[in-house]
Amino acid sequence: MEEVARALAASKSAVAFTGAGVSAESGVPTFRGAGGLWERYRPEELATPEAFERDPVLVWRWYKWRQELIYAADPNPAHLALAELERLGVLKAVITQNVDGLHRKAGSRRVVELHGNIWRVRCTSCGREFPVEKPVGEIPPRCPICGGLLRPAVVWFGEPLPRGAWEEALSLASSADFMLVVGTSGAVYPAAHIPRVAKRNGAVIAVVDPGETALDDIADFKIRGKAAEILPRLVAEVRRCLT
Ligand code: BJW
Ligand code: ZN
Repeated sequence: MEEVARALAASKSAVAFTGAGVSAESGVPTFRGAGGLWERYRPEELATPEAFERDPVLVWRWYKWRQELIYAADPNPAHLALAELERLGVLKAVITQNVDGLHRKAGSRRVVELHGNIWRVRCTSCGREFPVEKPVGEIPPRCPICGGLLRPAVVWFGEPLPRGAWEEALSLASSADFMLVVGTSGAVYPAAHIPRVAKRNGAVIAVVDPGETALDDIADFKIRGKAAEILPRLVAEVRRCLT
């Protein structure tokens, strides 16, 4: 922990890369592993454009349920710690695969959302995007302009990542000298390329996760534990290094 904090405090362009595990202690279930979302639902039945075409109501039921969970959730000490690192001038940005918006809610300012946001919807007919403030009411929701079917503005399997977010993430990763990887299985591509790009460009990689991940092979440091316990301790150590 002290060694990671020292490297982080000495870094010039550190970036965090986060996944579902960072929100686990806010009560938002992860996708894989024990208690993960995919245990009860098959991803190919829910998180694909084909599934939505086949049964938009089923897919929307799942997203409405998740919107309700997330609506009731607050950022946890892990989100707050990352926001604090940005305020301290230590962290440049958070690149996240999460769609829950909890990093911004915690006060992180530069957040790159690779898989979209559950609080936005997009019309499948006219393509317009709209923000939603609370869980959708009637499902499936309809476009207020053209009456078309609305979908969550998130990235499903087989879909490309939003170009702007992808390019920003690539550029941050290429110039990062430290990457803090938190709470991701590292199993989903192309997002999981991001820490690999950082590593290839010379960044020190620290992985925080209670389990094994597909990114452990590139980790210079691995801190095993829950994000909400580890990250506040890491911030305290970084503060000590800075004074
Ligand atoms: C804790 C904790 C605690 C628990 N504290 N930690 C290369 C190889 C093989 C396959 C592919 C490939 N390239 C592309 C593919 C196909 C596919 C893919 O990656 N498949 C793999 C699963 C094999 N990828 C795609 O289809 C992507 N698109 C694409 O490739 O497009 C190509 C294209 C180009 C041009 C035109 C057209 C197409 C898109 C992927 C989209 C993924 N979408 C989802 C759903 C988003 C919306 C929603 O939320 O509903 O994104 S799937 C799901 O997985 C979600 C997540 O963001 C993503 C990653 O999961 P994450 O965050 O890592 O969570 P978990 O659950 O996996 O892990 C949690 C971790 O937390 C664990 O390690 C725990 O131990 C840990 N943990 N408690 C800290 N308290
Ligand atoms: Zn429309």
